[in-house]
Amino acid sequence: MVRGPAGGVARAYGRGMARPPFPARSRPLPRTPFSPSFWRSPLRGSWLTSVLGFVLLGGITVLFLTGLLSYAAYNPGLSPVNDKTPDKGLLGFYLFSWPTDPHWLYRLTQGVHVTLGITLIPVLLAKLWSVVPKLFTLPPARSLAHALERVSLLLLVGGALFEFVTGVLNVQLDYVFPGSFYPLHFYGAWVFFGAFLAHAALKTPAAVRNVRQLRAEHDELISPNPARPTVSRRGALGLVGGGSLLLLATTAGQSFDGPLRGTALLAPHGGAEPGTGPGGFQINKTAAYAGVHAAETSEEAWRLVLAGRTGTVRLSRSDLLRLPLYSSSLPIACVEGWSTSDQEWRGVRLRDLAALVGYDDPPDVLVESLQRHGAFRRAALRANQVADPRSLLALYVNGADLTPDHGHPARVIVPAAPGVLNTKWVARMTFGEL
Ligand code: HEM
Ligand SMILES: Nc1nc2c(c(=O)[nH]1)N[C@H]1C(S)=C(S)[C@@H](COP(=O)(O)O)O[C@H]1N2
Ligand SMILES: [Mo]
Repeated sequence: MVRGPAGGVARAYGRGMARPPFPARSRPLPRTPFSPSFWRSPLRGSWLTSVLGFVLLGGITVLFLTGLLSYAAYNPGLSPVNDKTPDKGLLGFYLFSWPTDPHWLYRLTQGVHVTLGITLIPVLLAKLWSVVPKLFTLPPARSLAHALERVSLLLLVGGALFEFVTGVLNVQLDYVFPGSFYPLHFYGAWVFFGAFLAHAALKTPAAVRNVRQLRAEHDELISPNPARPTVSRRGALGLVGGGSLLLLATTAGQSFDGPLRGTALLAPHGGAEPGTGPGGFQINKTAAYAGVHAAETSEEAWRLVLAGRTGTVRLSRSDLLRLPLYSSSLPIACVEGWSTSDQEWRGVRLRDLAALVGYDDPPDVLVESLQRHGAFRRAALRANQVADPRSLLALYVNGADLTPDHGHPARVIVPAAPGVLNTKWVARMTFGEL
């Protein structure tokens, strides 16, 4: 029978037996997480923690910045349509009018945000693993300063886990816009990043010394009771890096069309397989899912209602086809991180529609779908987006009529905007006074 040293001792001096006084050296080691000797991995140490810290320093900074951009891209200023976040207050200080150039802007920023976030998961988990003994140190607080530091660590660790979990759930399940995910992830990001900045400021000097190994400091992360190593520190880093690369390789394909998309095993697959042909690119919500029926979209039934300064105009699809038509090459780029390459859209310029109801200088617009339920049935666009000559109410894509799933009879397409602003099955556009 194999018995560990502690088991043997426990067995030898069981209940009811007199315990001889141990000399301090050979006293059995306490086996709770609160004791440093509980943590036996010989890999733990400041070097590993610091290397992982530097990867996170760069990665999480980019994650935070692209996240802030993603928020700005929704036109949250056009509340309450696009954004139900109550009172952004100070946190909205940086908001600006999201530009329409370059036309692939959101495709890039959100592709980086989601892909990088997923790729950093193994690094985050490894970093937490590397410092886990410290989370259990007793006493919980030695002084007021120490208590404050531990509270900030709670916000750091809790914030990190919260942001990663809500982010992944949002991508993989059904994201709720502009419902609960959105303010939670936004407010959570500020809490997490505040704690992150404080932690980075406190630890970076030591982390620099640790990776250079300039001097061997007393290293509290080194186990006082190390087990035999089964992998080297560099081997462990290789494992973490390999895990990250695997996630990267199975995610990044969602930013491309063709065979590359097939490699995106971890990407959400939307409502339907897009198939081939002119409409053969990623579909988010299908017409069936949105409850949009052919009877409502036929030439006889469907009318586009434009409302503005000079009143209301109703147009059938053939009325629209008699207006000047233009083409724009633009992608769909979803908040979930996936995007398509440029598709060839053809339709009426949004600014020409604004002119039909009295605006030579295009104002903001509220776009409403004939879809009756669901979070994406309406969205607001800013004046700069309406004014861009590439912004269309598209009637065709890639040389053919829009397919039902891509928004037939008409859908909005705007350069550089998040997909959620590209309303499908448009029924009404209200210009000005949002
Ligand atoms: C998601 C981000 C991060 C999380 C959740 C995190 C978490 C932690 C925790 C809980 C500790 C133990 C604190 C203690 O009681 O001393 C720690 C220690 C440390 N962290 Fe981080 N950290 C993060 C990012 C960073 C960054 C960006 C750096 C700097 C480059 C860094 C460098 C360090 C260092 C040097 C230590 C001390 C290791 C030692 O005791 O020798 N961490 N981290
Ligand atoms: N009416 C309506 N429009 C909508 C949506 C929707 O669910 N309903 N989804 C939006 C989202 S989140 C995206 S990413 C794009 C996707 O367009 P696609 O399905 O043509 O690729 O449509 C947008 N327009
Ligand atoms: Mo989307």
